[in-house]
Amino acid sequence: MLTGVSVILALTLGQTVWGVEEGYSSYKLVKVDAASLEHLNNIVRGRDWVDVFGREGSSLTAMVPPQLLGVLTQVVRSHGGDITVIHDDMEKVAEEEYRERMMHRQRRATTSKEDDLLDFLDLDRQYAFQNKILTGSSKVHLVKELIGRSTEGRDINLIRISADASQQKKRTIFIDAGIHAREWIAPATANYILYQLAYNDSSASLLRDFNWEIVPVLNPDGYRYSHTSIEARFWRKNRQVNPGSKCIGTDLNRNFGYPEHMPDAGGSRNPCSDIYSGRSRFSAPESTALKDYLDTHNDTIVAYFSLHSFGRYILYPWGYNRTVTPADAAELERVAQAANSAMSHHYTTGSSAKALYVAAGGSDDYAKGGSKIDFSYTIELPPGMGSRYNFAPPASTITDYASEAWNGIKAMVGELAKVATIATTTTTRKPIPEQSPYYWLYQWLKDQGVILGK
Ligand code: 0X9
Ligand code: ZN
Repeated sequence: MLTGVSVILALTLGQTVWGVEEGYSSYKLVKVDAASLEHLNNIVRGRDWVDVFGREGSSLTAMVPPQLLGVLTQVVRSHGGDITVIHDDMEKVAEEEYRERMMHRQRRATTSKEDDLLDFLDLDRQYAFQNKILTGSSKVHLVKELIGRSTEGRDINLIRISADASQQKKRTIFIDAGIHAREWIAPATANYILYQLAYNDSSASLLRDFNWEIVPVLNPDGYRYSHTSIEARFWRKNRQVNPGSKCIGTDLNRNFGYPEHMPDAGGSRNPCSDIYSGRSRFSAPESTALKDYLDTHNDTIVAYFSLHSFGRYILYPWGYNRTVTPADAAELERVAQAANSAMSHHYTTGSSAKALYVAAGGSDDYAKGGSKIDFSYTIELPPGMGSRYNFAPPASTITDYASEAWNGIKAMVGELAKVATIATTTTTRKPIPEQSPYYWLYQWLKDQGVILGK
């Protein structure tokens, strides 16, 4: 997940110098199989030019600049691992995807909301889709709310779906998508879910039990940018300018400060990195918008789902550290397992630090640790790890991928209907300031469930 769109390399006196260039001409997609997790971590550590697309156990898929394939090969071999080139030219992959999308679009000239569900929508079409959902003749109550503005001033919209207008204070399921720009299947799946809730009569029981709040694109600037050209297709971050650097963007999923801003745990301090954690916790307006919303609605939100891709994972906290486990980890796992009983493909379940990798600053950790939403999940949608499609599956796969994930989420929500309750009493306690020597102890006791309350 590292240097994304833009790494030009000059090797001067054996030192790698970074600059900025658009495009992925001859960039390689490689699979690295390391001898152990520790070897894998050592292979990527400090190599910000390795743009990790996905990981599984001691293997990973990554995009690397052509000039550095030799270096990476040497490093991997010196660690006793194997490296295979999956794609020789990632720009061609983006081109192919673009061609496929255009053909798909030609076959479907109309733009009804049903047709929109079959495509990866650019941002303008995405906003238009949200309005079509709102203005269509739905039997349910639909409201659009602006939860904040992006770095470049674009709307971050939330759609609230409830059985009728009177259902204000009710258990709520919150879903976001598009924290990462290039993961196009995530907003497409959020759209599918929106549509099913608003227009499919069989969703009535889901709306009887819960209100639903959906933010289909949390990172509109990055999402828009990833649609602007083939060169920008694999953009991950937001589009915030980094003072003093030529490189743009913060990785929003490293910017949520829980338990605090920890760029060294699976993030980077280098603004050119695709996992740049930002100047400080919540330095990005997009992560702040989500934080503020969750913090002020945690009296009703009982579950938080963040849609990402790829790899087919259902992950829950903690991501920031492998050695801490939430007191209710078994319950989080049980609910995640319910999804697997409703889907034909298996999703790997587990705490994100253990099932995937350690990465601090994720929205899921904040939702649970900061906003105190008990059930917090990141879902890595298809394709599965190792697929040549990675972030760019053909549009023809959207319905299958989205409907399967929706079946999984519905099964999890079925479990939540039995156990999730709105807090009737809230213990408010003056938080211990972060500078205090007791802060870490305090956080740890809260994570362990010893200290309760929001
Ligand atoms: O690395 C991420 O941000 C997520 N994977 S992705 O490939 N979509 O980028 C996983 C985030 C899991 N949660 C935490 N680490 N908190
Ligand atoms: Zn992601």
